[in-house]
Amino acid sequence: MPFPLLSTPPGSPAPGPLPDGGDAATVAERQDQRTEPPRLYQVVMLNDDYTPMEFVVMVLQEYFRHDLDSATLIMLKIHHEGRGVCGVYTQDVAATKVELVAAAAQRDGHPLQCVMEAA
Ligand code: TYC
Repeated sequence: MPFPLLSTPPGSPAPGPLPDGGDAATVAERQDQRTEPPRLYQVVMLNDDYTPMEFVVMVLQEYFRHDLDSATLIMLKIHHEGRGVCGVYTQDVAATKVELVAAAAQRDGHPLQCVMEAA
């Protein structure tokens, strides 16, 4: 938190009388203490013709913490509609998940891909 309103900033001299009879006390400007909420990104998984459905369901469970029913529904939505949202995260977390999915897919030889989009 910045220094509170109506006090001297840290490191400044203590308020007191000046030679001219003035006072050295300063009034800090009001600081906007509101912090913007972090921007959120959705991780979107893309359909392809080769990745096995079971692998997609496993990825949705392991990397996005969906249970089996939810993972299966999302996988089928992607299969039928071309894309689907796996989850919504802050920028760093979303980027990490995209990389982890790419690495897992590459390890198993599948073309599965995720992208991140501002939510
Ligand atoms: N279309 C794939 C198949 O028929 C399954 C699949 C679903 C692939 C979702 C990718 O993100 C995906 N084997």
